[in-house]
Amino acid sequence: MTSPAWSADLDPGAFEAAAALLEDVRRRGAPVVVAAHVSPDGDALGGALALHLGLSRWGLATIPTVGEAPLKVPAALAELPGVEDLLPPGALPRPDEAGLVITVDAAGPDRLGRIARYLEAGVPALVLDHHASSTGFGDVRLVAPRAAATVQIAAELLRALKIGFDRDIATCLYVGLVTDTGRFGFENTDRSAMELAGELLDAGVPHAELTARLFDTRSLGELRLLAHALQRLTFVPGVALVHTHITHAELADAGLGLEAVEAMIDVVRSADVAEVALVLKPAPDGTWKGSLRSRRCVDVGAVATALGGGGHARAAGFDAAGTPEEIVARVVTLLREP
Ligand SMILES: [Mn+2]
Repeated sequence: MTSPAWSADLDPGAFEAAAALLEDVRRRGAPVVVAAHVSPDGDALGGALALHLGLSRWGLATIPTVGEAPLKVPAALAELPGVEDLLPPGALPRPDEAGLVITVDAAGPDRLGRIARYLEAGVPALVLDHHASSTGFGDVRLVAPRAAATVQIAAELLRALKIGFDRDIATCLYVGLVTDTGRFGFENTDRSAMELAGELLDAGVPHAELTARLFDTRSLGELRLLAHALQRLTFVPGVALVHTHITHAELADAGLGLEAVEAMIDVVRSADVAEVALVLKPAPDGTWKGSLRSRRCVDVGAVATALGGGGHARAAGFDAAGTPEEIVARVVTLLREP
């Protein structure tokens, strides 16, 4: 297989540098913390678990984690291979005991929650990511903005170490690939994504079952929250924005966590008039988490960055305080800027 187009984003020799770092920690036998970003999605968790499964077979003492307590895995990802090995941040080795931290799909330390303290303590960090907004942290960086998913980079790293894809590793990689490419429908889907998918299917990935679980399964509570959101759907014609929100009370009454409103943006952005879609989700601390999507020309990553968040041109997010009306007004102002 030829090297994928996105690999030109990496420093020459980046995989060799990563391999040397991993060789060194294997020789020392020190534990390796593999961290998905907080509120993990399929790419972050699938990538972290694929690396955990592969690197532990290669002889590393890897511990997969997410830097938040309690550690909550979205229902759609709860059956991923290796998920039973996840440890909450409080159960991990201390920074002075850890040999390496591997971060997966996190654009900056602020996306790592309680794992950021390993970086502050000077634990060597290997960074796998595909966000153009990456802050440049870490010692060895495998950061390729043109990769459709971080799992593509994880797959190449495993390949560089000659670690084969068994069914479990392939399943974790496939979940990241199919979610971050929107079932191979987003613009970021290219030949390398399709070729990796083919290779993973050859390894026995149960793709139809995974797709049904990831995209076509919702709890009744989620559907009722969606009904609330659709009731108050609003269109701002001047900037082709369709937006809505779920209140803190509605989420609390449903007895559900934030992950129950994660996929809502995919319904909202399907509005035919929407160039930009925005969903404001109730954060546990009383503030809001904004999800932004754009259809073809608006760079919502820039909008999110201006609001203190980040992301990609077509999909981004930010945190904000205030009323939904105030936050929408800020987004509209940014969208009006030339
Ligand atoms: Mn990703």
